[in-house]
Amino acid sequence: MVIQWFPGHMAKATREVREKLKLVDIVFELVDARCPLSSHNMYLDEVVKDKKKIIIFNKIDLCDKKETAKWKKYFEENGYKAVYSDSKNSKNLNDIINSAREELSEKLERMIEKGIKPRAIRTMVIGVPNVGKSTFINKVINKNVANTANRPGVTKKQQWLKLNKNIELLDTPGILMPKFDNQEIGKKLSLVGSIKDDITPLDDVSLYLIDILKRHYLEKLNSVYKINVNHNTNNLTIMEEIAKKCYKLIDGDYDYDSTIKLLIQDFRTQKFGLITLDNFEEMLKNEN
Ligand SMILES: Nc1nc2c(ncn2[C@@H]2O[C@H](COP(=O)(O)OP(=O)(O)O)[C@@H](O)[C@H]2O)c(=O)[nH]1
Ligand SMILES: [Mg+2]
Repeated sequence: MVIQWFPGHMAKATREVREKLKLVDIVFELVDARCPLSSHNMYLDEVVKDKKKIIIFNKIDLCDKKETAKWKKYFEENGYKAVYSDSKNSKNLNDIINSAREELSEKLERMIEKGIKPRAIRTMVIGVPNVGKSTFINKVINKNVANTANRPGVTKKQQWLKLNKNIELLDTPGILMPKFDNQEIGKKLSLVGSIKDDITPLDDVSLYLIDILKRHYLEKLNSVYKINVNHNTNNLTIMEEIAKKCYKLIDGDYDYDSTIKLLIQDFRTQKFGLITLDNFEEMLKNEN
């Protein structure tokens, strides 16, 4: 079954983001550190050719650091500035702001040379749903905006938040769903909560999770469910092993529905520990 991952309203949102992007000098693109390539918007590069970008690997606290570090290097080798972030615990946020300043130092110098009074740098946060955009913005504001008093009655269409005297941040993030035809990307985005469960075939997604765990995190898979499968065990067989351990039979058959939900829930609550879904060697091999 081919799933349509890109609903119509996303096309509209994407257009709106493109309009807003025209207003900024530098873009903070948040990607999920557990699937940095799958959650990165490849089309953004076409949209914001002339703008600087910082790729923020958010939720770094949840990923397999060793695997994700390969992706950071990969992005850097492809000309991006890349930084880690754990927005939930407010880590690295000032580093990110400093990086933005560094990235734009040339532009500022050019303005000064031309005799233009340098204005504050304008930035905007974009990324797929659930990647942590709102959390990131809120934490950055708490850290950096001295006075964010509510002013009732002020219609705020577009608010620029002053992060320091040199940098302003657009207060509303841009939700940008990558348009893709790769089913595996869709399944990973579903696992990290970027695609709503009600439009997702969760049976496929959970079998795909089993497949990833089997290939790259086999010990964790076995220990969480107290099963004993190996790299060659069929994914459906693994699901049935888990069903056998965790649920009673229903009319003599495995309780697939509960097992599917359990697997996805266990991934989202870090039962398997720190996992990176985008395996570096495997994805690059597929690309070539
Ligand atoms: N563990 C972890 N959770 C995060 C991080 N950043 C955001 N979250 C959580 O991810 C979920 C989605 O965050 P939100 O800011 O609403 O994402 P948005 O849809 O991109 O605006 C929330 O439950 C956040 O608490 C992070 O760096 N680490
Ligand atoms: Mg949000």
